[in-house]
Amino acid sequence: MKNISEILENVKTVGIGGHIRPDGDCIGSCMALYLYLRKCFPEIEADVYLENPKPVFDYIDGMDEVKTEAEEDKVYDLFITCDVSALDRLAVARKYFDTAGKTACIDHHVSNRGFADVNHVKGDIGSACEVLYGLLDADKIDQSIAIPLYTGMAHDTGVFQYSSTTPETMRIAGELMKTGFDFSRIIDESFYQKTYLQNQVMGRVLAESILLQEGKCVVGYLKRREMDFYGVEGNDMEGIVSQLRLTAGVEVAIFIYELETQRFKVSLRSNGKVDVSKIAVFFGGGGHVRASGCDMQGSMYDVINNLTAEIEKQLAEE
Ligand SMILES: [Mn+2]
Repeated sequence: MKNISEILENVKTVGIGGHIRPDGDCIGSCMALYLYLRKCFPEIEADVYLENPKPVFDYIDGMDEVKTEAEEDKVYDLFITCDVSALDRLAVARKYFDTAGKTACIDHHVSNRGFADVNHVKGDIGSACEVLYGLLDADKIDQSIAIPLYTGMAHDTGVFQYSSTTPETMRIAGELMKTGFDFSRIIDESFYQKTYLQNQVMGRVLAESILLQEGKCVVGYLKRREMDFYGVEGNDMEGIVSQLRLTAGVEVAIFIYELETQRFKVSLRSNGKVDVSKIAVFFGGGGHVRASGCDMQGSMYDVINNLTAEIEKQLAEE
């Protein structure tokens, strides 16, 4: 596909959906596509489905129109997923995807095998927003559409810092910036800002983190009773694993928290030598070469041992 208009012929209704626990790139790509359709194809009736987007993204136009539940019985001519790596990751709108006349998938996950009729998947691009930008007419992108695109690009590149950031990424970000918006505020408030409590929890995890494999691997963890003590949930702990990754000498950072007794959510970050997407896929998860995640069962020590054994294998091959 070269342009989104290619799949819009004879289409009167479009549903758009993102993945479970939507992040900035997911919300940004879904909203940018929604706002673009609304502006450039006003004759098409479009709906956007997102699982409880966080209020920090309320600066994006149209957030008050997002549908968080698949209440109505509706059959769309076309259903488009954005930033969804596999069908079981699609949130809220699965029934609309299954019944739609035609489906399309716009994504950037290397693990995406192409689950829609039209699959536009670019595994080498840093964000779904950047992939989506390539499908839009640049001269039709106004500030309202540029803001969610910029948000997603900034979020999934760690504010234009990960290796997935290319000269083309920066060129596009520059084009978007020309529409004139407060980019430093967007980055601060949607990406870096934490509540006092979230900072306290990060401090605790860092203080108790352990170095393994001669300092090549750092592990941070939080048990259920500690999470309950602070009153935090999974989404309060974003950014912790990225901070752990910045430990000097470390190749892989692991952050683990307890979903329930003996069941853990695992986040992995690599500085490049280890492909953590392989490790996550091995344990039933997925993601990218330098950032991935999975759920694991057993004691905390089993989980850490199993993960570090896989890391060790890759470091030995290196
Ligand atoms: Mn993404």
